[in-house]
Amino acid sequence: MPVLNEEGAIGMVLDELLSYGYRHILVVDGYSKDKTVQIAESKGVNVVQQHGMGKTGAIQTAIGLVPTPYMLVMDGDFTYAAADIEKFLDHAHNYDQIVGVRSRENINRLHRIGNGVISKCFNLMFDTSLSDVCSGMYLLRTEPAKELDLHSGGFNADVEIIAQTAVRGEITEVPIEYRARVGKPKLSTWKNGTQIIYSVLIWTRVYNPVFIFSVIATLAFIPGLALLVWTGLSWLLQGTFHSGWALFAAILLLGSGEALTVGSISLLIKRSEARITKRLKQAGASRY
Ligand SMILES: Nc1nc2c(ncn2[C@@H]2O[C@H](COP(=O)(O)OP(=O)(O)OP(=O)(O)O)[C@@H](O)[C@H]2O)c(=O)[nH]1
Ligand SMILES: [Mg+2]
Repeated sequence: MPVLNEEGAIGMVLDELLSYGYRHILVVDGYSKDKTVQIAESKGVNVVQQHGMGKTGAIQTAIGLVPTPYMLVMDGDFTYAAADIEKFLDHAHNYDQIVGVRSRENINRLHRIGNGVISKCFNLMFDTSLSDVCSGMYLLRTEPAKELDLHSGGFNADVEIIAQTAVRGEITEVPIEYRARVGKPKLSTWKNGTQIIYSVLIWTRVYNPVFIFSVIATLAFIPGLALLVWTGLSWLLQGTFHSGWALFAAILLLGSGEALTVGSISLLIKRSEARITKRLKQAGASRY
């Protein structure tokens, strides 16, 4: 549980978890200036100070310390309910990540639209059909989580983790309740929203290059072809040769061809990567 200045909420969150019988709780503090750490320690749970920056640093710290085969990440602001944890555990053995899809009533309209746009962009780029990629409650299988290579400073940790799991492993979702937050938000709507969209684009280049190169190929091919047809027709029908435009059309078509070639090579590499990962997984499974 990543926490930063959550003195108003942390006690309630931990009491609720403990009342449901969850004992292996790791609170990762981001150097809170209020009483968060004292309150958490008074509940008898493990509390550590994070290394690295922001929520990403907190999650990386947790991944390095968790001894159990699964780990559930949840915010410490009382928005997530302990009663929902069982839904994750029911499917834990089949997936590398299970994302909690938040009920909408306590998400304000602007965030709802923003989350929708981010999730749609994400699905398009990563060929997934996820409903809430910004959710702060999700279960990870610890072993593959240790292989995650998180780069996003600050707040994009949740989306970056989904991006990497979507490419390398199995991912699913379950519906969960989302309550009104206790205490002050750390998130700035516009700054974080645009940052996440930008990050999704960057990660697509790294994790799903086939998509990016296909888009570049299509974007260059359509105007290139249109210009070529137009210059060809005006040369044939009117006898005027627009050499500049013809050259531009040729450049666009060549660029498109190149993007298509690079895209196909990335596709081949991605497929072999998937095959190798699958074989390694099977080999790993048969050892036990
Ligand atoms: N350890 C640590 N925890 C953080 C840091 N920043 C935020 N958190 C915690 O991460 C969780 C998510 O932060 P929130 O402020 O709730 O952000 P959010 O859930 O995206 O946004 P709202 O709940 O809508 O305000 C909370 O438990 C925060 O206390 C940080 O730098 N370090
Ligand atoms: Mg929150």
